Amino acid sequence: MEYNPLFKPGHTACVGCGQAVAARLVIEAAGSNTIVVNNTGCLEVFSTKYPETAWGVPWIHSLFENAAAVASGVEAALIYLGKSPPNGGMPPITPTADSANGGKAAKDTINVIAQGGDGGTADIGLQALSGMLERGHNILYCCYDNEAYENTGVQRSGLTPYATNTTTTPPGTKSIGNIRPKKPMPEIANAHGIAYVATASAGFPQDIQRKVKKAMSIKGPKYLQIHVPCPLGWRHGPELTLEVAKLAVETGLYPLIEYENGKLTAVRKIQPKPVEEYLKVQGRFKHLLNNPEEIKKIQAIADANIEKYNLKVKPGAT
Ligand SMILES: Cc1ncc(C[n+]2csc(CCOP(=O)(O)OP(=O)(O)O)c2C)c(N)n1
Ligand SMILES: [Mg+2]
Repeated sequence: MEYNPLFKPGHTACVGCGQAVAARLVIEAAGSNTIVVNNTGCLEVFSTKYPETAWGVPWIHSLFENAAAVASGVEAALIYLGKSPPNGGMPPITPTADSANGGKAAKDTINVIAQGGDGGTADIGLQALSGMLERGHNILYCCYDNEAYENTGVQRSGLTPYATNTTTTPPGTKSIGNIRPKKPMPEIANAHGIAYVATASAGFPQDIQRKVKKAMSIKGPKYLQIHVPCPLGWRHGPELTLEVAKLAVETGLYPLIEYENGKLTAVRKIQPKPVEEYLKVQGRFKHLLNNPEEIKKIQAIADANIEKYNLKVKPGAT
């Protein structure tokens, strides 16, 4: 049988890249009937080195800030062609989507995925993303959250966690690293009143695919944020990528949650591990290891998540 994956090997991601793992899982779950709009960042760079591409589906590169805007245009064109259900959020175009499709519901629909890194999503692309969510486009937006601008040399983004060592937040005698907390992007997306918002992790591959399939079954805008370790920027061994991702979830620092129509409907329960287990395997947190005060603050962030999302397994439960 011909081997024809939708995300092909031979790309130039670093060894152990969590984003490469997650991107492959996402497109496999979405299927071949999908158009991908990818903004600037590591994923775009390592998967489409001219004249080659790793993508086995139609794929378009947008600018750093506008994957959601370009995807909105792709979706509008698909509605016009009768390849996507009219989205109900946008005013009809002329000729209307219904008339272009003979007044019938769209058949043979094509999925649209917009995707980018945390910087492209939570910082520079937030305006375009907010517009996409608010206008009701039938698009899954995937944010691959490696918690920094990795492609340009590990600069801090709005999704960089508290106390992280990045090249723009170096720790020293007067600094413990990044002084700001992580931007609550799932809650920001959820505040748009959309049907589906979820977080996922490279450490839980089946869970990523389940969430993508679920998102694809729901009409309207969907937001999925996937935690993807970056061995280069996080400074851990490439063989530890999935382990590090799992520890983020198991400590409560990266809760896996699902919102449906504004309500928290599911969480991955954990038997919380101390945050130190997650911090100590990464060079980006090395400066904290002899600093119990700072570790306490990070434990408090995990504890607040555990409380807020009710993450803790009940005693006796398995
Ligand atoms: C308008 C604009 N500003 C800056 C850049 C330079 N740039 C390219 S990729 C990138 C970082 C991407 O970070 P992120 O979105 O987190 O993706 P990652 O590379 O970490 O996967 C930057 C700053 C650009 N291409 N366009
Ligand atoms: Mg990034």
